[in-house]
Amino acid sequence: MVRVLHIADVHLGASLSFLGDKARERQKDLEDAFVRAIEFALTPEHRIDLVIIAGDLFESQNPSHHLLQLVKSKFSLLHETGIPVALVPGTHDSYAYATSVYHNEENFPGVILLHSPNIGEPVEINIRGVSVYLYGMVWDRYESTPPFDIFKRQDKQGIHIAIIHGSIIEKIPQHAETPPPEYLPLSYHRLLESGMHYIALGHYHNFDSFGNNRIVYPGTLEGLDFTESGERYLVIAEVSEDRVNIERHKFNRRTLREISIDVTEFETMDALEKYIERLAENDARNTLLRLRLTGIAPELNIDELIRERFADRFFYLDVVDKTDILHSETVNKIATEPGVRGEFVRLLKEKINASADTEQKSLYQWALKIGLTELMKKS
Ligand SMILES: [Mn+2]
Repeated sequence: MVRVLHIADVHLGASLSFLGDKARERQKDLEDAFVRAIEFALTPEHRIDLVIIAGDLFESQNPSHHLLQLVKSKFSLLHETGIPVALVPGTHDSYAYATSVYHNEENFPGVILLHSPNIGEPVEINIRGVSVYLYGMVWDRYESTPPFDIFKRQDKQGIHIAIIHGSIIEKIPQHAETPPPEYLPLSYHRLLESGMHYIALGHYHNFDSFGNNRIVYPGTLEGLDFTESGERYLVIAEVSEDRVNIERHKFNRRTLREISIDVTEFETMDALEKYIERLAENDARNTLLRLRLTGIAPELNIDELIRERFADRFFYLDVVDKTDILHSETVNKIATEPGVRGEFVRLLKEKINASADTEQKSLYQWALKIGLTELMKKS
C-alpha cells in the first residue's frame, strides 16, 4: 500500500479580481493552502509516500518570481525528506507555451515532471520496497493522439498510477457544447479498463470519484468562485493492488456560500435583516457570501441596503438582485401618481411589457429600478 497526497488545481497566482480589494488576501489563502498541503506531507505521522500534483498548480504558464520561489522551496523540502513528487502541467499552466515554467526543470528540484504528449513508458520509483509506476501526459495539439483513455497498465509487479489533467466526458453537462480537444476528453468507463490502480485527475474543481475511488478529482483546496462553494478537501489515497481508500480532510480556511432568498417571505426589511444577521453569526469573517434575491422586495434598493448594512461583516458579500420590480407595491403606488416619478414608472412599465426580448426587458427593469431609486432620493 502507498499513501498518496493528491492535489490539483491550486491555481497559484489567480487574479480573483471579482473580490476587488480582498483579492490579494484571498490569493494569499491559495498560497497558504499549498504550503499547508506540503507541510501535511512533511509531517511524519501522516505517512505520506508520494505527492501528486495533477495540473493547474499555477494560474499561468509563467508565474511570478515570488510564487516560483515559494514552490521551489517547498519541493526542495520534500526532496530532502525523501518524499517524491510527481506533477503534470495543466491547462492554465500548459506545457505547450514556449514560455512555460515547466521547460526549466531547475525550478522543480527532485520533481518527476510528466509531460509526454501521450501515455507511454512509465517512470518507475521505489517506495518502501514496492515498485510504483507513474504514467502521465499533457495534451499537445500536434502530437497527442486520441482516444486518450485506451492506455493499459504494463505487465510489471507493483502499483500503477496515472496522472492526467482532463475531463471525464460523462460529467460534461448535457447543455454544454462538444468539448474542445484541449479539455483532453476521457471516459471513466474506458479508464477503468486500463488496469491502473489509481488515476489521479485534475481539471474539474469539485471533488468527485469513480470506480470505487480508482479515479479521483480532489477539487480545489480553496474555492476560486461560487461554483466551488462549500467544503474543500485535502485528499489522501491509500492505493493497493486490490483497493483504494480515500481520506478527505476539510481543508479550506474560507468558504464560499451561495444562498437564494425569496424576499416575499419577509414582511419588512427588518425581518430580512434579522435573517441575514443569523447567517452572519456563523463565521462571517471567513465567509464569501453571495445572496441571490428573488420575489417581491419590501424596498426598491434592497441590494444596496443589504450591502450597506452587511458588507463589513463578511469577508466578501455579493448581492444579486433578481427581485420582481413590476409587482412591487411601492412601484405600483408611484405609477398612479401625477408628476415626473409617476410618468417615469408608467413609461418604463409600458416598455417592459411591450418588449419581447428578455435582455431588453431586464435592461428596462434595471433602468426602472435605478431611475426610480434616484428620483425617490430627490423627493
Ligand atoms: Mn483548474
